[in-house]
Amino acid sequence: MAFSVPQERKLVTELPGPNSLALQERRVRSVSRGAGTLANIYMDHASGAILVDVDGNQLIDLGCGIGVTTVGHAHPDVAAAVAEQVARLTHTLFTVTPYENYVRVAERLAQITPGDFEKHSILVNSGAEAVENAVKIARRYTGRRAIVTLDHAFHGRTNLTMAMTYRPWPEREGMGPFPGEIYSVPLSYPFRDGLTGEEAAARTIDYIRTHIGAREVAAFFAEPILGDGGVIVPADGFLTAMKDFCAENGIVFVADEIQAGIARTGRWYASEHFGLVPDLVTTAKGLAGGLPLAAVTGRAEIMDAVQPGGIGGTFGGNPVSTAAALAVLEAIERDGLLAEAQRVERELRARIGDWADRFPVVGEVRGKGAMFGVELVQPGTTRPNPHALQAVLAHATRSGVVPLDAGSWDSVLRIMPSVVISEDLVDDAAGVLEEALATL
Ligand code: PLZ
Repeated sequence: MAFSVPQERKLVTELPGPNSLALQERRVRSVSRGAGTLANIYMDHASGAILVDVDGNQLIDLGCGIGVTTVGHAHPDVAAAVAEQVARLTHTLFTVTPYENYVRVAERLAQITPGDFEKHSILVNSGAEAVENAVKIARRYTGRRAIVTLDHAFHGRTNLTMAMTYRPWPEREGMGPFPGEIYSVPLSYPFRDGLTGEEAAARTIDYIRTHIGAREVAAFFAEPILGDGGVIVPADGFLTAMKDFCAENGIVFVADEIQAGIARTGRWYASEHFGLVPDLVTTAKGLAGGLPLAAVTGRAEIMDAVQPGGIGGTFGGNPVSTAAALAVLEAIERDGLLAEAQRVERELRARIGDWADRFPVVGEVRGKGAMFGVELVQPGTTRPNPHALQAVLAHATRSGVVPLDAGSWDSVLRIMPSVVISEDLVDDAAGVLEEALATL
């Protein structure tokens, strides 16, 4: 891939620089403070794994706008596909008069999602909208109402998906009432529970049986690797045991792959790491390289349980976003980006894999592909250390490195770079993060 910006960190002002500070002044007078920001550094353009701010500073992007620009910022194929499509056909609404891009994306999703059976898709605008539609489809198919989610899950910010999202602050507080029939159940969190996958699944199943009733449940939702919840990788065997339980009890298993899917973890979908074949899969973020697009894909008989007209929306799967998605999927295949994500994993492991031994505030480093979490703790304990995370984030963003926060206790440093990030940038960014960890 050709980059329009040299792939290096370069600071020409303090961060935030004067132009960012000026924009920040305007922003507080015009933008709701509800839209909080991680760092008040305003971006002008970007390429590959480098962000360029309005003062000309070059920053290393370790977050991809929360896992979106997996194939790299301003991927030339995506930019070209978007420009061509927007000039040719911008909008018709698929459910009024359809077009081929929508069908092609559905065909591609059927190929890349796990499972060897007939699959159908619907396309929508955002992750939350995909999750909402998966709920509607599962309820329609099963005729049941209860929806089960995992502790520490993030499924979105609409009213229904807020109810499916774990932590109250800052996502939910004061914003109810929320819909009923949503139940949060224990997950597999090896760092905190020390359970095998089978033990954790037995606990979860018991919880469902005793609190909800298996025959009441329409759908069980799981992020195969929890993202916002703290990059939690479940113990092997947990997800497949839950899938077996769902199959035995007529429950639709929905893998929310919105953050972990589309090459992020070195596979098309994170489910593959665990041998998991979900009934339905939600996809978003990385799918269209930065344009809004999301999907629900799954077993044809479940997806087709909905009456024509039962699901839809004005902008879902619009011609431009679908053109971008086709370019992204093509680039992943042609440029071997699943292997690139595996390369990033090797480089990250080599560089940061021993942090728990080297820094007392690091409890665990975990992840797959280009999706890593560093859980920060009070030294010598497993108690969360949100102050350490704030210190690391402050130092990183001042130094031109943009990682993400995560975790229900705001104590997990999340590292999710583009899979085209170079080894030199991984090394440089890790060095900056180490400077902060060394002072704690
Ligand atoms: N499911 C697994 O990770 C979005 C949210 C950012 P939308 N996660 C980042 C924020 O501050 O709101 C997410 C996710 C998983 C669903 C969603 C929701 O996706 O596209 O943000 O609606």
